[in-house]
Amino acid sequence: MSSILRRIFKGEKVEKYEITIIGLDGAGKTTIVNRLLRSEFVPTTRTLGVNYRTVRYRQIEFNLVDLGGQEIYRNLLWHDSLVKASAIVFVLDSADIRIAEASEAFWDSIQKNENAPVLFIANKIDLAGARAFDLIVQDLDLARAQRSDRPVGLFRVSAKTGENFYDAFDWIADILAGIESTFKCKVRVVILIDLETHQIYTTKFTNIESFILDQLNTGISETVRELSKNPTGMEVITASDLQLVIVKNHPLVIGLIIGYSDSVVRSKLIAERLMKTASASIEIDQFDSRVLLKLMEKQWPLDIYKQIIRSEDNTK
Ligand SMILES: Nc1nc2c(ncn2[C@@H]2O[C@H](COP(=O)(O)OP(=O)(O)OP(=O)(O)O)[C@@H](O)[C@H]2O)c(=O)[nH]1
Ligand SMILES: [Mg+2]
Repeated sequence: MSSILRRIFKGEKVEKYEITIIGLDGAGKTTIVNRLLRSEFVPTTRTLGVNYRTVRYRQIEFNLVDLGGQEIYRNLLWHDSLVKASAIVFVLDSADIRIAEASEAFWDSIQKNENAPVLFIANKIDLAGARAFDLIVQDLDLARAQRSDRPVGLFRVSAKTGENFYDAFDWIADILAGIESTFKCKVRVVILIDLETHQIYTTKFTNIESFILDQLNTGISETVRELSKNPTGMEVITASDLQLVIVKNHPLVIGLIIGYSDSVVRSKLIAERLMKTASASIEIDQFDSRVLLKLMEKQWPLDIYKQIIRSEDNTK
C-alpha cells in the first residue's frame, strides 16, 4: 500500500458495530458471513455454537456474531448476543417449509432487543422451491415489524449467487452510519389526481387525523385551480408534525403526506416514479387505489407504513 493510501486509511474513522446473525439451522447464516469475508460462495458445515468474524464493509467494521441455528443454540446462546447487538440480521431459507418455526424464532428474537435495526434476509431465492416474497411477508407478519419505530429492512437475497446481497448490507451499513435519516421517507398517504379523467385515488398507509387530510385536500384544490398557470413543480406545506408534499405534472397531481423530518426530495422522487408508472404502463381506467398500493409496495418497500387503514376510490 502506498504511503498516501496508508495515511488516508489511517485517518479515516471506522465505526465498529456488533451484528448478531440468527435464523434457523441451514438458513445460510455462515454462507452470508463467508460472502462478506471473501466476496464469494464458500461451502459450509453447520455451526456448532458460535463463530465470531470481523469484516470491514464500506465505512463500517462489522463484528459478526454468527450463531448456530439449531434449537439447542437458539435456547442457549441467542439471548445474550441479541441483547447487546447493534443490529440484528435474521436469515430465512426461503425454501424451508418450517415457516411457523422461523416466524416464532424471528419474533422472539427481535423482541429481546427493541432498539436494534433489523435486517431480514429471505435467502436462497436462487432455488426453484423458494417461496414467493409476498407470502413470506404475509406468513411472518413482516409488515407489522416494519411499522415499529426502529428501521426494518426486508431483502430477497441469494448468498450463493450474490443477488441483492450487497443491497442488503448497504442498507444496514447506511442505517448504522446514520445515513438513513437523509433518505428516509415514510409515506403516510398518497392522493393521485388525474385531471383528464377527473379521477381521485387515495391510499392511506396509516391513520391520519382528518384535519390534516383536509389541509392536504385544500392545498391540492388550490394547486389544481392554478395548474394552467404552473403546470409543473412542487409545493410543501407543513402541518402539525407532518409535511404535505404536492407534486404536479399536468395532467397528474400527486399529494403525499410524509413525516416532518423525512426527505422532501425523496418524496418527490417517489411521486415522479408513481406518475411515470401511472401514465405509462397502466390504463388509467384500471388505475385504482389497489394498483397504487401495489406500486408503492413493489418499488418502495421500505418507505411506507404498510398498515392500510382504509383505501378508497372517489370519482368526482
Ligand atoms: N442454493 C442456495 N444454497 C444456499 C444459499 N445460502 C446457503 N446455502 C446452502 O445452505 C446450506 C446451509 O448453509 P449455512 O450457511 O451453513 O447455514 P447456517 O444458517 O449457518 O446453518 P447453522 O450453522 O446450522 O445454523 C449450505 O449447504 C449452503 O451452501 C443460497 O443462497 N442458495
Ligand atoms: Mg452456520
